Amino acid sequence: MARSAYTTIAGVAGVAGERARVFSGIQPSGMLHIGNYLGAIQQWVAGQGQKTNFICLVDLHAITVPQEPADLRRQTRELAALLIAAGIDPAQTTLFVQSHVRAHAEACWLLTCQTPLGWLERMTQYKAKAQRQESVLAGLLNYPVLMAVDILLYDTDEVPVGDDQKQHVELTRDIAQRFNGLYGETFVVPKPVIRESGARIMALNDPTSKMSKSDFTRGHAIRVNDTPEEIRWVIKRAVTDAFGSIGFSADPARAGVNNLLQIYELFTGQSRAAIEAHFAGKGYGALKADVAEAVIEGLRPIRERYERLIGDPAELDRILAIGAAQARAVADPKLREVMERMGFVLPA
Ligand code: ATP
Ligand code: LTN
Repeated sequence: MARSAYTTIAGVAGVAGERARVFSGIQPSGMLHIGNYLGAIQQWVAGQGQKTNFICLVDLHAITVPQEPADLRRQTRELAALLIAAGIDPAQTTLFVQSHVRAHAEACWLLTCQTPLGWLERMTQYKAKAQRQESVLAGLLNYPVLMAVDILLYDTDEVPVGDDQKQHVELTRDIAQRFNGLYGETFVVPKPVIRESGARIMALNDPTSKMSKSDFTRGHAIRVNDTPEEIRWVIKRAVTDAFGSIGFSADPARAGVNNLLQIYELFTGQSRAAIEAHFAGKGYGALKADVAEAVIEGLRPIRERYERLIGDPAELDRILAIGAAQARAVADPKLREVMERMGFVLPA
C-alpha cells in the first residue's frame, strides 16, 4: 500500500517516506506499573530513531469505563510526564492525546458501521471487563473498533503491545481486510509485535493473573513511582513456590519465581544464562533482595525525571500540542480517503 498522503511531517525527526510505522496506545487510567513499563514502554523506547513512531494517550478508551473528570485530566498529564520520563523522546516520537485528534472519534463511527457485532462480542477482554461491571457501557463493546481506528489512521505496520492486546490487533487486521475487500486498498494491514520476555508480567501476589493497573490491592503491583521502601515491601512478599531452586521456567507451578527472574532480566539487561549462574545455589530471600534492588535502580532515573516534568504542566501541554499537530497531519487526510471510498460528499 502506498503512503500517498504522508511524505514529510514538519517537526518529526527523520521521517522518511518508507520507514516502518509503529503505533501504540496506552490508557490514562491510573499510575503505570512495571508490567506496562516492561511489556510495552521499554520496547517503544528501544525502537525510537529506527522507525516512525506514534504513541497515543488513549483518553477516549479510558472512558469506556466510568471516570471521574478531575482524575482523567490529572492522569492524562501524569501519563505524558511518565512516558517522557521513561525515555519517550518527543523529538523522535509523535506523542499525542487521542481526543486532540478528532479524526479518531469520527473514523470510529465509520468503522463501527463496518464491523459485525459478533466480532466484538467474541473479544475476551470485553467479556472479562463486562463481567466485572454492574452496568456495561456500549463504548466498552466498541472499544476494539476505536483501537483499530487508532492503528489504521496512521498506515501502521507494527503494533508493539503486551500479550493481552494481541486479539485486538488481530481484529484490526480483520477490519482492515474487510474494508479493503469492499472499497479497494485503503488500509495497511498491521501486525502485532510482542516481546518474548515481559509480554506478560504477572501479579506479585498472584502469579497466575496478570499485573493490572486497575487492581489496587497492596502487593499486587509495583507502580513506576513507588518508593524504594514500598518496592522492597512488595517484592519481599511476592508469592513463590516450594521448589527452592532458581531458574527460568515455563511450568505454571513455578510462575512466581519465573516472573521475578523476568523482571530482573529486563531491568538489568543480563542474559538468562548469566542470571541463572548468578543465582545458582542461592535461596529465594537472596533472589528477592536482588530483584528489589534492580527494580529500584531501574526506576530511580524515571522517578526523578517524572517529578521534574509533572511540576511543569504548561510545558507538558506544549509538547502534547506539537504531537497533536503532527498526528493530525497524518490522520486527517486518511479520514478523508476513507470517507471518499465510502461515498460521502467531502466538504469542499
Ligand atoms: P487495565 O488493567 O486497567 O486494563 P493495563 O494494566 O492492562 O490496564 P493498559 O493501559 O491497558 O494497562 O496497557 C498498556 C500497555 O501495557 C499495553 O501494551 C499492554 O499490553 C501492556 N501491559 C499491561 N499489563 C501488562 C503486563 N502485566 N505485562 C506486560 N504488559 C502489560
Ligand atoms: N487497548 C490498548 C490501548 C490502545 C492501543 C491502541 C494499543 C488503544 N489504542 C492502538 C495499541 C494500538 C490497551 O488497553 N493496552
